[in-house]
Amino acid sequence: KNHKSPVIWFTGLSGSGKSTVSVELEKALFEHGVHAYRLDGDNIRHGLNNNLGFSPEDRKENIRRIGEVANLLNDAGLVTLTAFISPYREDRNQVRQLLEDGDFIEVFVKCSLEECEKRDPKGLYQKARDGEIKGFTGIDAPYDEPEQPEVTVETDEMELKESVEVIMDYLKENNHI
Ligand code: GGZ
Repeated sequence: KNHKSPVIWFTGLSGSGKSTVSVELEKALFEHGVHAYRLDGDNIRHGLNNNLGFSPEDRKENIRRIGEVANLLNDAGLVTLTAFISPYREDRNQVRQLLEDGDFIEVFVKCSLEECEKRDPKGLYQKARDGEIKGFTGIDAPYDEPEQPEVTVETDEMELKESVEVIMDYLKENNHI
């Protein structure tokens, strides 16, 4: 292991599989003897960021704070996983700048909007289509696809196990773990 602990930053649409893949990756890391910590909506949007909504300004601030927390955890020596839509390329790149060179691993959880809408586990896409939710990512709010993510996993074409393997292989090959 050459690098300091990385921040593994998942980005993708709602329903793309960020949480699912990050939970499985955390397990795989544990089995590999790596102590990781995962930041997601449950521990961040319900706590530290419970004063933020989904306006462009609030999403920006959401990602800024998550980046700062990830940086602290990273300093403390933990492998940090984050699972947020993080729709703006500029905001993700700001986190990349904040971290030391090579510590930011952007994982694009790629899944077509069509498939995300089909999954719709919380019925939020339907509400967005019906106009009950305004500014929903992919419907009437933007998602900037990453241009040069370190890793891309296509969850509408790959098995969960395969997605995790692709990320683990990347981390091993680049001496992050
Ligand atoms: C997108 C929304 C919205 C709007 C509520 N747009 O599938 P989920 O439910 O569990 O994941 C979504 C989550 C997005 O929060 P993030 O902190 O990841 O977003 S961001 O990075 O853009 O700040 C969805 C739910 O919150 N949700 N309203 N308008 N997703």
